[in-house]
Amino acid sequence: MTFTLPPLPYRHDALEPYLSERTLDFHYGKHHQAYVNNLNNLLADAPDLANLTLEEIILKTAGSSATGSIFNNAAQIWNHTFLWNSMAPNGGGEPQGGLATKIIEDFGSFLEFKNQFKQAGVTQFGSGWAWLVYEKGKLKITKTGNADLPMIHGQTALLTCDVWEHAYYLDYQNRRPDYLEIFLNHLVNWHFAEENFTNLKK
Ligand code: MN3
Repeated sequence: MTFTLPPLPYRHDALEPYLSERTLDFHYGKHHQAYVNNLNNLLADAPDLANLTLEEIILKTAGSSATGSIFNNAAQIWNHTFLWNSMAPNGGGEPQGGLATKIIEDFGSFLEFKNQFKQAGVTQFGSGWAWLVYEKGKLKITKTGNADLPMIHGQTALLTCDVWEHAYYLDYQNRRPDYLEIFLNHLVNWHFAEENFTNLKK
């Protein structure tokens, strides 16, 4: 199977002034595209993986150094597609419905959720991701390094924020805490997270 770059769910300038068109041009148009190109090139030499879906490739290649490059590129395709949907123009605010109730149940308050999510992103050393995940009946905040992602840890991702420098450096330079604050206040797409929560097999 040949993979293609999934369409961005909004225009490259749709997240301004919080994330610039230039950031989206590079992050989506160059970085995400490169993961797609790399994976297609690597799969040309891996016929045993040729007919698998992206998720199947990720699960099958996880944890093996022999397939590390395939895993990294496949997981980064998945992570970035999930990231674009985790943000929206006019994002921010608070979740509604069952997810809102569950956040209060598992974190105590929405503010506590925000603090913990921001803290996870700020304290991820080097490149990686902050996540809201569902595992064994509970919501959790996690952080992962490089291309690592919840699905290989028995968790279901509900929401993510990319804390690789390429995600924010053009707009925020070294100010990762400011970027995470803006992400939570103005970019996060709660409708997407609510949909993921509703679709869980609880
Ligand atoms: Mn990225």
